[in-house]
Amino acid sequence: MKPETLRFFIDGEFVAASNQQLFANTNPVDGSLISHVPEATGADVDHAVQAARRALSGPWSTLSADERCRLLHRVANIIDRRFEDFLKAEVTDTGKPVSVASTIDIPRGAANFRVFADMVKSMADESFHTPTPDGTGAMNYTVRKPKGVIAVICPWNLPFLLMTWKVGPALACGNTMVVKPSEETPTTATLLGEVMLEAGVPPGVFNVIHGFGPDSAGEYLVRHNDISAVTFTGETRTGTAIMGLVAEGIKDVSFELGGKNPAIVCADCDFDKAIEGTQRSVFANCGQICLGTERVYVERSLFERLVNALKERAESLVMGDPFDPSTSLGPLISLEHRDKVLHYYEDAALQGAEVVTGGGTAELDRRYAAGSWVQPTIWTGLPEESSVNREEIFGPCCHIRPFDAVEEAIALANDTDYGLAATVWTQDVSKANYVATHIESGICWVNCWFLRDLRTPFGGTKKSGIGREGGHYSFEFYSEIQNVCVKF
Ligand code: NAD
Ligand code: 6OD
Repeated sequence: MKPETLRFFIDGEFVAASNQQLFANTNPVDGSLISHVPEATGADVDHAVQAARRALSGPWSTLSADERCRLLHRVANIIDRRFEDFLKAEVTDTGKPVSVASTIDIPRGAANFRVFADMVKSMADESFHTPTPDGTGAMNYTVRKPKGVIAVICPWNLPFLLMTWKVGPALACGNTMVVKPSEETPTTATLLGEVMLEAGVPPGVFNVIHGFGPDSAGEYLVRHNDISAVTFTGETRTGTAIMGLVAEGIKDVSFELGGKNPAIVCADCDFDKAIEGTQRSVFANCGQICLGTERVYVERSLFERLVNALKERAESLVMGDPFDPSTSLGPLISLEHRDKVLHYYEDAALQGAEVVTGGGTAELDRRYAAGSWVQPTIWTGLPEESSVNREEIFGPCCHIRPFDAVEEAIALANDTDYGLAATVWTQDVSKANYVATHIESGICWVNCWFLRDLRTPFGGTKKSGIGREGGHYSFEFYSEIQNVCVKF
């Protein structure tokens, strides 16, 4: 099939790059060309931002919250109807198994429109009666307004899900936006433009541009003077760069960044459940998930059993065609990312790790020779200060270390620059609560992993982010609160 050429979605229309510049979107499974993608110039970004700014005072601004929410439900319904299109696009762009994308990425993406539409309608504003010296008093009340034009900058690991987690609440609050999906995964954002058009979302409210980060579409967008706020999910060092770029304009930021997440497995856990959960948290999405586990701390008496069981699980993962429902492990997103992960695999060996399993590229069928495949990998025996235990790898791998006391496990878990997610496995409720509340992370799961209610807060402490997304926490970011004080 001839690769198609994607376009931007600006002001309700699909348009080409002003300078006709294109880059290649390739399939990580076998390196084949999926599509040609336009790279936005500064002028293209300005075109999109101006459309979004105009739309702020157009028909969109006159819709009631109810009408806006009906539109969001329509968007979700169209995504449901076009489920197969979204699924095919996401699996092709990322190489993730269809079993994952069909149960998490796409349905959760549609849910992001429904949940935030339903929640925004029940948001209550505050009012205060204030005494005054003359005895008459005053009434203060708060009014929520859209923040303005939001720059939405997205990563490649759960492209549709993480994009809609921003777009859903931003629209629910009445904002307009310019979305820049990752250069690695441009397709589902483009499809969402088609959905917005069909749903009747007014032109300019939702815009999509494509391109890279530095000196390209991402940077032009976040620097733009007419952007009101930036919501970004991606690497911590990109967060640092964006923070510098927006400082001059004093723009608000919401950052969901990297993680180096610990799992603490206590001797009194339900072993089968702990293994099942830890397997998922280490290897799901080929380890390319911000809340995945890269450090496992296990009580000493269980160490050998857990290492062996996780090894067995890793070796039973099925690599191959992501559209085959029996495939459980896809490739990494790109050859560049594969080289980064392999660099850690080499580092681990050089630093004296015991390689329990894996440790290199994965040899598959010749069809996949140009793909970005690596072996699921487990190490033991590395010091905490090794790069493998300090830095986010974002691959299908983990290091396992024994501990003797739960306080020691907590100290090890917290000895990191990051603070996104943690998991604890124990059947002792008091211990679970003790560990959970002493771990420095935005979320701590007890006897489960990635069980996420979209209404709850999600985000990181330390270098894992700024702010929280989910439920009304998203609305705090996507609305500007004004106080009105009326003297009686
Ligand atoms: P990335 O930071 O490389 O890129 C993310 C996006 O930022 C892309 O669209 C990219 O083009 C853009 N970008 C890069 N430099 C930019 C700049 N200077 N200005 C503006 N935009 C710029 O991240 P990635 O590799 O796509 O995603 C993987 C990373 O994302 C991992 O570190 C992972 O932990 C993190 N992540 C975090 C969460 C979370 O919720 N905390 C969720 C998913 C992924
Ligand atoms: O779906 C979610 O709730 C969520 N927080 C996903 C995050 C994935 C990070 O890679």
